[in-house]
Amino acid sequence: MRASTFLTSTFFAATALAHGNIVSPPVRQAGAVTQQVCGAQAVSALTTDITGPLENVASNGSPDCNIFLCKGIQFEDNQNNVQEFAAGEQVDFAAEIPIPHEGPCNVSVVDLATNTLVGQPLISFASYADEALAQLPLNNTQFSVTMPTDLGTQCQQPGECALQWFWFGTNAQQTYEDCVDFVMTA
Ligand SMILES: [Cu+2]
Repeated sequence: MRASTFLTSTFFAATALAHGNIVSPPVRQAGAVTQQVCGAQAVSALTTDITGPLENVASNGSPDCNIFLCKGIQFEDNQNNVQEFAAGEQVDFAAEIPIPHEGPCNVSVVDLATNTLVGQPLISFASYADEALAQLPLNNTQFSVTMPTDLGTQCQQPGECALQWFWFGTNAQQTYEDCVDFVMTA
């Protein structure tokens, strides 16, 4: 009896606190500047559950806080976290999806100043994280992208571009994002 009560409450805790996130490369983490821009409530939601959907993150309404761009997390909190990639380099991703929700997913280069995609997605799944499957395909949690070779002078300054993982759980109506800040080296 005691054991089953324990298991039940553990299960519910896990359900409430886990959906999915990128484990590597390192992704943006909310800090003091994000708190200034988006508010303490948003930062609390972002740090209490890094796997949670954007819909759980309440913005303070500031026009500078766009939850749907890198979760609202500001570059200034992540200046020491900028990755260096070369054109044509293969970048390996690891994701955790404790609570899958079927839907589309992609990883794209995002121009952070304009919140627009640069080129085509580097990888894209029409159906990702399908909870109806007994086991998720390995490439849902371990996949690679190849850095574009046609960026020209784009993405050479820190804070200019990020690799953004985007996943939308269609039935759950939940959006997931993680951003990897990067510069192109050569
Ligand atoms: Cu979820």
